[in-house]
Amino acid sequence: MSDNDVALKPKTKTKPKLDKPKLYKVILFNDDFTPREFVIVVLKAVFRMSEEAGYRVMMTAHKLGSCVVVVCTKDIAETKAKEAMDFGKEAGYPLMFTAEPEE
Ligand code: TYC
Repeated sequence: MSDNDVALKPKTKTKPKLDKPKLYKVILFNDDFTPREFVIVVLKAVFRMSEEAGYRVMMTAHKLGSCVVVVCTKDIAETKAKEAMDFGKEAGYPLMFTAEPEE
């Protein structure tokens, strides 16, 4: 071995394997009372959606009964679902969001 050679040692340290955090879906549910435009306003304010994305999510919930809004960590999902429901409550609408673990 010359002075310039580098002795390559096999890596002995292994990174500890961290469990992936479980992901949660925020789900929007249809109701008969909340105005469509109000649902879009909430989706834009709480989930930072564009008008177009908000319209699509709102219409999907309107037609099918529910729609996944976002998938994220438990903390964020629960906070956003509550924030969005509070907007509805404040305005007197029964707007419903839940945070549910992904299978
Ligand atoms: N169904 C409501 C209406 O016709 C609109 C609406 C859409 C409400 C989606 C909630 O998650 C919802 N005014």
